[in-house]
This record gives sequence, structure tokens and C-alpha cells, in this order.
Amino acid sequence: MKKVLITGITGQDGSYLADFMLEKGYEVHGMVRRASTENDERIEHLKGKIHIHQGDLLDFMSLVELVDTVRPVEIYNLAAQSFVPTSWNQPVLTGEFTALGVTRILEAIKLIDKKIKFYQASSSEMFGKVQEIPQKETTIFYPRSPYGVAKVYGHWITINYRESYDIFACSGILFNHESPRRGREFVTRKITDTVSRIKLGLDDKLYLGNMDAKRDWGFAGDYVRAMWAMLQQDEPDDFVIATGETHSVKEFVELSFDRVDLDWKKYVEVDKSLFRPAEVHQLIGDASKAKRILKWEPTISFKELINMMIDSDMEYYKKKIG
Ligand code: NAP
Ligand code: F7E
Repeated sequence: MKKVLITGITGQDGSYLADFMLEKGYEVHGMVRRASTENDERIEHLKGKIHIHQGDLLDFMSLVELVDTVRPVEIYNLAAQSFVPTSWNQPVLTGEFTALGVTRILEAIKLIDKKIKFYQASSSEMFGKVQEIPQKETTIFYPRSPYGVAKVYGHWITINYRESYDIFACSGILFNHESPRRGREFVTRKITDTVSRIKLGLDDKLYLGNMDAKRDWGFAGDYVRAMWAMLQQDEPDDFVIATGETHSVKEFVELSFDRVDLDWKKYVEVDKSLFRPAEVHQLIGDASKAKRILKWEPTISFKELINMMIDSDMEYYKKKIG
């Protein structure tokens, strides 16, 4: 049985990728960092089906030992400090996790077995102040946050190890992707969570920052298929994964309130403290290379994504209040 190692398995993408790799018949191993309370909500349904190991992107020897113990055929590096606002409060730690952490894993691969295939979770945040519309693999990067800067480092170190050591290393430049498993601090889940609470009388206001920001939002379940497809090609390469549509935060809000038959204008307030020191105003990706080579296409529309997230949050809170 082929073994896969996933870092960040407790995160949104890690949990969807674990589901997908089990379907594909892999033996799934996940790395989790030590915490005083277990954070396994997203992988609870996989208990007994996957193997969990302790390790941390900050600790090189923990990575070496883990790769040596598991001996996977593929490693997906999904672990990172992934919340953009936190990257201004903790820029050094963000660099340690999100940038240098990538080098530590690549070094472990180089040391143990250069035949292990590697996937790096690159991000559309690298395009930041966009230099071209839509953004594709060749678009010049202009990151606008310590997170975006760290991801540019991770992206280029992946390419560098591919070219220097002949490691099968790919970067997926993924645009925003969401789901009912999205962290509640990200804007989409913050909206669907709060709208559901408002509908059920558990909250009365939704405070947001810049509602004019635009993103290319897809469904996480679709995007993990593309990660796997990249590592099944004959040659390693980098791919943009996106829907090719852009929508504002305001549009997301309107459709979310529509789903529960409420008028958004009565509940939403702008909180200036949620604006960022430097904003990424608009992202829209061109995934034509992925369509052509990986035969990848998104299956869930913007509206379907919002409905899925609202319905899931409504169900959660309805159960909670009994
Ligand atoms: P997420 O939900 O925030 O998950 C991040 C994961 O990283 C969690 O499992 C977290 O573990 C783990 N982690 C953080 N620091 C670590 C450390 N020092 N050592 C080991 N594990 C650590 O993120 P996501 O949305 O699934 O995204 C997955 C990856 O794709 C990230 O690298 C993100 O930056 C990137 N990305 C995401 C998007 C998107 O729209 N979702 C788009 C482009 C790229 P804990 O559970 O212990 O916190
Ligand atoms: O913000 C605006 C905010 O935090 C989206 C990560 O997965 O995708 C994600 O990064 C937009 C921004 O995601 C609020 O200013 C308004 O313009 O959901 P977000 P992000 O920063 O785009 C990329 C691709 C990644 O790689 C990252 O890991 O929404 N916004 N009001 C708000 N954002 C938040 N979080 N909260 C608000 O109240």
C-alpha cells in the first residue's frame, strides 16, 4: 500500500486531502504538533483509519525522524501559519513556519530519500498587489503581508530543490478555497457562522472589515484533487488552481443572508479595526494550465459553496440549541 504523509492534517485542506487519499487507497499518515488540548475536530471521523504522528515544522529532527519512520511515497506540506492578519502580529513566527518550515521538510527529503514526491501549498496571496489580470503561473509576485512574503519563499525554495537536487517537487498556487470545515476567523466562515447565529437568535450583528475586497473563491474538496493530480504527472511543475470568477466580500454577505431570508443591511456593520495594514484588493486566477494538463475543473459554484456553508452552520447551531 502506498503511504502518504500530510502535514497540517488537522487543518481544512489536510482533512479533505486525507479523505481523498483514503478513497484513492493510500495508507494515510498525518503530522500534528503537540497542543495541551487535542485539536482533531476535522479528522475525528477518520479515527482508526489514519496514522497520527507528532512533529513540528519548527523542529528539524522531528521531521527527519518522521519521514524516516513513515517512508512515504508522497508528502503534502499543508502546515503553515495561514491567517494573514496574524502574520503582521507574529511576522517572525510566520516566517519560521510558513517559509523556513518548507526548507526543513525538503532537507529531510534530501537526507532520507530524494525519490519522495513533494507538494507545497503555495498561495494566491503571493500575487498581492496584482501585476496582471487574471493571475497565472508566470505572473510576477507582489506579496502584501508577511504571510504572502513567507509563501513566496516557500514557493521558490520548492522550485530550487527541484532544480538543484532533482526532487519531484511541485507548488500548487491555490486561490482561496472554503468549506464547512474552514476556520471561523476567515471571512467566509465568519460570515456563514454569524449569519446562522443571527437567524437562530444567538447573535445580532456581523462586524466586518473591507467589504469591497474581491476573491476567487472555490470549494476545498475540489482543490485537494488538484494537489494529488500534480504529483501524478510525468514531470514536476507548478499550477494555478482557481475558479476564474471573482466576487466581493459584500456579494458573499448578500447571498449568505438571502439563504436564510434576512436583509443583510439590518445586521452588518463595518469595523475599521478589521482593515489590514496593506490589502489585497482583487484576485482572479487563470487555471487553464491545470485544466489542460491535470484535467482539473472545479465542480462547485460560488452560490453552491455559500449554501453548503450556511446549511452546515445552521445544522450545527440547531443541534446545539436542541
Ligand atoms: P489551516 O486550516 O489553517 O491549517 C493549517 C494547518 O497547519 C493546521 O493543521 C495546523 O495545525 C498546522 N500547523 C501550523 N503550524 C504548524 C507547525 N509549526 N507545525 C506543524 N503543523 C503546523 O489551513 P488550510 O486552509 O487548510 O490551508 C492549508 C495550506 O494551504 C496552508 O499552508 C495555507 O497557507 C495554504 N493555502 C490555503 C489556502 C486557502 O484558501 N485555504 C489558499 C492557498 C494556500 P493546528 O491544528 O495544530 O493549528
Ligand atoms: O480574507 C476581507 C479581508 O481572511 C479575505 C487564507 O486561506 O486565502 C486566505 O487569505 C478578504 C480580505 O482570507 C473581514 O480584508 C473583510 O481582503 O478570508 P480571509 P485571505 O486573507 O484572502 C489565501 C489564498 C491564503 O493563502 C490564506 O492562507 O476578506 N475581510 N472583513 C475580512 N477578512 C477576515 N478574515 N475577517 C473580516 O472580518
